[in-house]
Amino acid sequence: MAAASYRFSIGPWNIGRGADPFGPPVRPQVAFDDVLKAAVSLGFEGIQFHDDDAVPDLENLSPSQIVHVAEAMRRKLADMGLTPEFVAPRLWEHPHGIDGGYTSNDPAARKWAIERSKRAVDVALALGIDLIVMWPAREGTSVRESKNPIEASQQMLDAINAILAESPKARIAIEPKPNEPVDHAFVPTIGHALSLGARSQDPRRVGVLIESAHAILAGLDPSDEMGFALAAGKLWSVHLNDQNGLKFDQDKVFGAANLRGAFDQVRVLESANYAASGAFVGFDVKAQRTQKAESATAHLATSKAVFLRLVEKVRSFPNATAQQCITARDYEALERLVLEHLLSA
Ligand code: 3MF
Ligand code: MG
Repeated sequence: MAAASYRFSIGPWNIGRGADPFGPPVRPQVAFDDVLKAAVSLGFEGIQFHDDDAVPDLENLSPSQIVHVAEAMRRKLADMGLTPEFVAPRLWEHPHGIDGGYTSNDPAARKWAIERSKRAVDVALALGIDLIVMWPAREGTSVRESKNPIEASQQMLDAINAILAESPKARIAIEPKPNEPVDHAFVPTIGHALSLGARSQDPRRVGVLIESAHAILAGLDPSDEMGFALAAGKLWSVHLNDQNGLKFDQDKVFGAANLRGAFDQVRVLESANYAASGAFVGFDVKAQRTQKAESATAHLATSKAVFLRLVEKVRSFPNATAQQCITARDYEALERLVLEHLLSA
C-alpha cells in the first residue's frame, strides 16, 4: 500500500514584513490574495487563519455579516484548489486583550474574549471546517502576583467549554507556548493542554497543535511532545520550525538549528502514520529580516523541502540494525548509526 501523502499548510503571517521589536517593516505588505497565490505555487494546500484574516474588521460586523464574508472566503479558496485548515481567535492584538483575554483581570475583557472566540467558531463553520486553534498568547503573567493561577486554570477551562458549547462540531487544538509575549504562560506545555482538555465538558473535542519552537522554549524535545500527544490521539496539527536555544521565538526554517531534532520529529510523525490522519503539516516559519521582498517565501519552500528530505531519511533508516544496537544496549553504536545515516548522501 502506498504511503499517504502529507498535506502542507501555511498562515498569511508566515509571509511577513520583517518588523521586529527594534525596527519597522522592511518589506511591503503582501496582499492576502498574493499569499494564496504563493501557497498554490509553493505546493501548500492548506490555509491557516486568524479569525480576522478570514473576516477583516470582524469586530465591526454582525454575526450574520461575519458568516457572509467567511462564506465568500470559502468559495475563493475552493476556486484556487485550497483548503482552510483552522481558525484562531486573535485575542492578543485587540485593546481588550492587553492583559490576556480569558484570564484578564478585567471581567469585561474576559467576556469579550469568549464572545470573540464564539465568533471564530462561526467563521470556521462558514469556511466548512471545525478546527479552532487556541494559542493562549497573553494568558499568563509578567508580574507573578498579578493573577491567581488557580482561578486562571478555571478561566481557561471556562473558555474551552464555551467554545465547545458554541457548536457540537467545534474541535479545539490548543497551541501551548511557555513564554513570549508573557513571562510565564498558564498553558506552557502539551501536558497542561491535554490535562485541561481532559477536564473539559467534551474531552473528545480537545486536542493540541504542537509548535517545535514552543517545545524547545519550554526546555522539551518537540518529538517527545508530539509522541505524548500522538499516543493520546490528540495531535491535530503541527507548526514545524526551529529555535536556536532559549531566546526570543525565532520561527526559523524547519531543521535550520537542529537537523537531528527535525529528523526525530519527522520520525515520530511517520511512526504514527500522521499523514494518514489527514491532519496538516504546517510550518510556522518567518522570513529573515534581511530577505528581499521578491524572495520572501524561500523559508517556506526550504522548510517543506527539508521535511520531505527527512521523510526519505526516516524511511531509509536502518531500523533492523538500530534494533540490534538497542537489544545489545549499545547506545554508542546507535548514536553512530543515526549520525552516519544523517551524514550519508
Ligand atoms: C503562534 C501561532 C499563530 C501565529 C501568530 C503570528 C495561531 O505560534 O501559531 O497564531 O504564528 O499569531 O503572529
Ligand atoms: Mg505557531
